[in-house]
Amino acid sequence: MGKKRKQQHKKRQNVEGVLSQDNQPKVDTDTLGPEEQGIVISRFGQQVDIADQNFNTIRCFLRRAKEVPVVGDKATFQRQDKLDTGVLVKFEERTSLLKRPTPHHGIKPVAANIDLIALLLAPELGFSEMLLDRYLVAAESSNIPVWLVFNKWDLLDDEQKTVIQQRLKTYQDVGYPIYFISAKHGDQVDELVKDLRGKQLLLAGQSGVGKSTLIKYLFPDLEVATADISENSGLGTHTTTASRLYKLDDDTYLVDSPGVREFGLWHLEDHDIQQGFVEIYKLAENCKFRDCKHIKEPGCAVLAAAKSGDIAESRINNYHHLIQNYDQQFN
Ligand SMILES: Nc1nc2c(ncn2[C@@H]2O[C@H](COP(=O)(O)OP(=O)(O)OP(=O)(O)O)[C@@H](O)[C@H]2O)c(=O)[nH]1
Ligand SMILES: [Mg+2]
Ligand SMILES: [Zn+2]
Repeated sequence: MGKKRKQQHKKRQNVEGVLSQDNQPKVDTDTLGPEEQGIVISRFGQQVDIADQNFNTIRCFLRRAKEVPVVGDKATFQRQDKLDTGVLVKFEERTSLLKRPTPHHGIKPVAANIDLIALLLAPELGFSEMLLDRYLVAAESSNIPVWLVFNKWDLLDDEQKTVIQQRLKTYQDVGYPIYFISAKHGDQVDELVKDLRGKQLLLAGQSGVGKSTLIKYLFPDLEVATADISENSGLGTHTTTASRLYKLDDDTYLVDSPGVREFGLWHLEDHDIQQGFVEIYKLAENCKFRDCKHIKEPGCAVLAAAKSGDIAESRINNYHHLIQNYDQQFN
C-alpha cells in the first residue's frame, strides 16, 4: 500500500472508529440480536448498508470477507442491541450478477438479482447507434432484458423528436421496449414506472443521462446528487460514485449506478458480440456454416437479410465494426 493510501486508509478508520488494525470490525457478539432478513442497498469497502423489513438502514460489517455482497443481494444480518449497526451473516444465492469494467481492465460486480436493465439515453451527449450497440452487447451478455429510456425529451423540438424516433425504430423492431421521458419534469415517468412494477432494475447509461434525476423525481424527499453535464464533463468524473438501491414498493427496486464512460475497456468476446446483436444471432442458424461470422462467407443468411433490408444497415455495420476491429482497438 502506498504511503498516501495508507494515510487515507488510517484516516478512514479513525473517522469511523469501527475497524480495528487488522480490518476486522469490533463487534460485541453478546449484544447481537436474532437473525433478520434484509437487502443490501449500498456497499462501502468492508461495510454494507442493509435495509431491514421496514426499509430502515443498518450498517453491517462483513465478518469474514470470503465473498463480498453487492447492492441487491438478499442478506441475513444481526443487529447490535439498540444500534443501527450490525453484522452480515450471509447472503442468498443470486439470480443474476451484473459486472462492469474498471478503469484498469478489471471487472467488478455491481449489482445482484437484477432482472431488468433500463438503459438511459439522452440527446445532448450525442446519441450514437454505435455506443448504444456496445451497451446492448454488454447488457445482452449478462442475459438480462434491456429497455431503452430516452430521457430529456423536453430538450428536443418536434423535428428532432421525429428523427430520434425514426432512429430508435430500428431497436423497437428488434424487440427493445422504448420510452421517451423527461425525468426532470416527470413527463411519461408514470407510464414507465407502471411497467416497471414487480422488478428489480438497474438504471444504466453514460454519465449525465439523468439516472439520478429519475431517482430524484421518484423519491422527492431523498437527497440525491445530480449535476449539470458541464459541471462533470471532466473524463472520469461521475456525479454518482456508488451504486445504491431504492425501494419503490414491496416488490419494485431501482438501482442507481455511476455512468460508464470507459466502454471500450469492456472486454467482449466474439461470441458476446454475436449474441449481443439479437436479430443477427437469431438469423445465424440459417447460415450455411455453423461458425459463420457473417463477414463475407457464402450462404450467409445474415448478409442476405442485410441486403434485403431486413437487418438495419447501422446494425450490420456496427456488428462488422465490432467483430472485426474489437481486438485491435481495445486489447
Ligand atoms: N432538461 C432536462 N435535463 C435533465 C433531465 N434529466 C436530467 N437532466 C439534467 O441532466 C444533468 C445530469 O443528470 P444526472 O441525473 O446527474 O445524471 P446521471 O446519469 O445520474 O450521471 P452520473 O451520476 O454521473 O452517472 C442534470 O443537470 C440534470 O438536471 C430531463 O429530463 N430534462
Ligand atoms: Mg447519477
Ligand atoms: Zn452468416
